[in-house]
Amino acid sequence: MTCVAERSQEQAVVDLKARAKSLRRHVLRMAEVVGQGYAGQGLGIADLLAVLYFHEMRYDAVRLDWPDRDRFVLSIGHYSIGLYAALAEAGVFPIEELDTYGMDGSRLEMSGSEATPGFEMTGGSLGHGLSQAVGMALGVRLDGRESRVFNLLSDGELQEGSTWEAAMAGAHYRLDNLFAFIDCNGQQADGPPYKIMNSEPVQEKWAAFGWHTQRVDGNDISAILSAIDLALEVHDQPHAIILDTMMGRGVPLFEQREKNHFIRIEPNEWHIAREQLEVGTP
Ligand SMILES: Cc1ncc(C[n+]2csc(CCOP(=O)(O)OP(=O)(O)O)c2C)c(N)n1
Repeated sequence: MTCVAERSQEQAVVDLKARAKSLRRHVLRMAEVVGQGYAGQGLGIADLLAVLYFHEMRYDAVRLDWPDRDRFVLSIGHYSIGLYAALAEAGVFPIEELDTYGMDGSRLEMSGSEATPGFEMTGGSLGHGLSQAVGMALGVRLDGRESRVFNLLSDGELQEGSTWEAAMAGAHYRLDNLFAFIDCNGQQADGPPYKIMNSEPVQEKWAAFGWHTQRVDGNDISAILSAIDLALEVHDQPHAIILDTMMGRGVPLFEQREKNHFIRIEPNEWHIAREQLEVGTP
């Protein structure tokens, strides 16, 4: 027999899986309309974004500057495609606007910026997000607010020295309202990080910098929820949640590509991707 709390948790997972799939549909459509884009990243991170935007984060889609909001800080501007999908579903801007992704004059640039409603920072220049997140986490604490700050980084971004200065500061100031999610998809622009500049062992590095750390399957919604719940119990330390994800998750055509940092396929191939997403997991 399952108790009410378990059932409601199970229902939350079911709902969030449906939400993640919906985000993936938007990601594919955005890339298909413009013919290219960072679809692999958007598909890979959809589970985290579903959990944050439709379960964990406190924000007001109408009053985006609500001072007590939780902040989502996207260091990795090229992952914006996923955030656009989440923000549109959250009602921050119309779903139809997603069809302008990456086009001249659009607010939805391929590498996202503060010009887009719901973006806390311009993130294309890698390595600056965690510093800003540390500043925000310190700022809201000094203001006496309950807000949390969630920063999404990538494994390639760990090669930026400024990330580690910020990591040191986060631990020094004991920012337990700061959460760094590190998307370890095993790829960067020119190949796998271990061949370019090895960022492993990622978890041990964050722990050495004084962070509370966990490493989970970033495409498993239950695992993400549990990791956040556990982190919320830990005080006086910032939290690093390392996510092992698969680029292109849900679309085998993309999952199996050797290099999918930037996806450009033939116009007649997009329907294959769409069909695969509908029949595939999750
Ligand atoms: C400071 C800086 N250096 C280089 C780049 C160019 N660049 C854009 S994305 C990227 C790859 C970063 O690695 P990662 O985010 O892990 O790649 P992905 O998982 O998206 O393939 C690079 C080097 C940049 N945007 N900013």
